[in-house]
Amino acid sequence: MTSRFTAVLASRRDVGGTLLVAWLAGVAGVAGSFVVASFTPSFIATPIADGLARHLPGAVITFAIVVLGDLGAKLNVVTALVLATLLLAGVGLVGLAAGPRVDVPLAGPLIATIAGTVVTFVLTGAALASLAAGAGVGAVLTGATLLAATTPAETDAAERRRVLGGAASALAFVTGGYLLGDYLGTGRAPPPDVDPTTDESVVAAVEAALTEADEKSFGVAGLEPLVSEAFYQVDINAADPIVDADEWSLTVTGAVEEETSYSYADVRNRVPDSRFVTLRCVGESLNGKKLDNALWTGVPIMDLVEPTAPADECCVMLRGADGFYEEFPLSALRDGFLAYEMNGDVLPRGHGFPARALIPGHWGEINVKWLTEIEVLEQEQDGYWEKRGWHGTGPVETVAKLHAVNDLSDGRVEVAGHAYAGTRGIRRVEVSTDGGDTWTDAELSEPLPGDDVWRQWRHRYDPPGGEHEVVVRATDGTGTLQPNEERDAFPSGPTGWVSRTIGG
Ligand SMILES: Nc1nc2c(c(=O)[nH]1)N[C@H]1C(S)=C(S)[C@@H](COP(=O)(O)O)O[C@H]1N2
Ligand SMILES: [Mo]
Repeated sequence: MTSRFTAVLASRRDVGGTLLVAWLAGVAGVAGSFVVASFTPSFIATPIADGLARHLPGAVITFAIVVLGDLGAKLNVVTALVLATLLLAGVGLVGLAAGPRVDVPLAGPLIATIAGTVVTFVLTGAALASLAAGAGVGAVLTGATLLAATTPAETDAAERRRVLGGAASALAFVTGGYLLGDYLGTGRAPPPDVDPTTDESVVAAVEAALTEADEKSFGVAGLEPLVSEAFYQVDINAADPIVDADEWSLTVTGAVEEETSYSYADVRNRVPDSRFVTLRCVGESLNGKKLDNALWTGVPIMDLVEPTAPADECCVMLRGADGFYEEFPLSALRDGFLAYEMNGDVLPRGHGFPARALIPGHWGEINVKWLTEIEVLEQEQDGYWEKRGWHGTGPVETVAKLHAVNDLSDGRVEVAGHAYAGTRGIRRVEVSTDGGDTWTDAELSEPLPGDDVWRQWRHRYDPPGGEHEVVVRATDGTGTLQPNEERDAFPSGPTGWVSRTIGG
């Protein structure tokens, strides 16, 4: 009775110990992958996170975007990390189970190393980072096997040593890997290996435009200047896609007389132009911060499309190297721009290097990044987000944001923000400090050149004693007042007037 009881206990501990070693192997494998790949597409968790984002039901994704916001994206990455660890832990288990059956020293760790490498390679296609993942799994199994082997029989003591050995080698592998990665300088996504244009007239124009934006910006504490310092980033990727400029091309396909491809050099050899364009994400909250402005350098997109003699068809589908695609009327493409620089620097990977589309006045989602294909369509089709229930291909809604509230030294209160109405432009911003009963015109920043640029607004007032509600609303260039009706971001962008309770 007693002996059977201890046997059960021992075998339980055995199972527990085995699972613990396997889990540690999974952790070390993921860490190994991270040391070499960092947060790039070569990291084992990246394709898993991408797979989740692309294949989870639209309703789940929409909930993550609208309710969880940036937390949703983080949750996705954490889930992917756990799944990657479980996957490599499974590989570790296979090694632990297979090892004793093969009469070769360290057969288990060897099997696990190979299997871990192969599994990771299948997911990421990155050889070195996959080997590091396999090595992490193998290292933990090796440590566990070696330390347990010093105690002859499978006793409790042996099991304890096995777990201890696993933990010690996991720690050693992760620390050693980190130090080595730091020394070798791996663990960083390489920045694009090209230089911005040196054409003197372009460089001078960019500098002049950035200076103009700087001079026209209100210096309000807590408010982004007219050229954003931190431009928001939204895409379906857990890590920025790494696209090689030499291998990249942009092809115009579909209902055209002649399909045409452009290399990076083809695009860069054209006479460039620079323009301010503001972007806003349809999935942001009413007073959210997914609204930003930059100075972009590139070429008019139709200069690349016209030579293909596109049929005068209804629409186009833009496709990116990440598998993202959006469809919209061909007419909207007519004013479109293909940008390869942002604020005088090469387009950052996160914003679409080598090149991205900018479609004036429309929600951010059709401004396809890592653009590889423009397909002229004869019939309408759903884009990536429209397949998931969104309607984000149309013109933006008018909005005035309230992002800064400052107490001035003279006792007044300063409120400020940005206003944006796409190509309609901003004519006026009004502020109420009594919950909407009375309205005063806010001061507007001088307009920047361009057809699709935001403006800043600012208002200073003597605060009434105590709590009061500040409301702000914009009027667009056609004289239409920002809609007061409150609507959520899903499916076609948020509307309503931003209000905030101040004081008290
Ligand atoms: N290839 C690709 N392009 C894309 C996306 C994407 O997921 N993949 N996201 C779109 C969305 S929803 C928005 S709001 C804008 C954001 O551009 P930004 O990240 O440069 O701010 O890019 C658009 N272009
Ligand atoms: Mo977006």
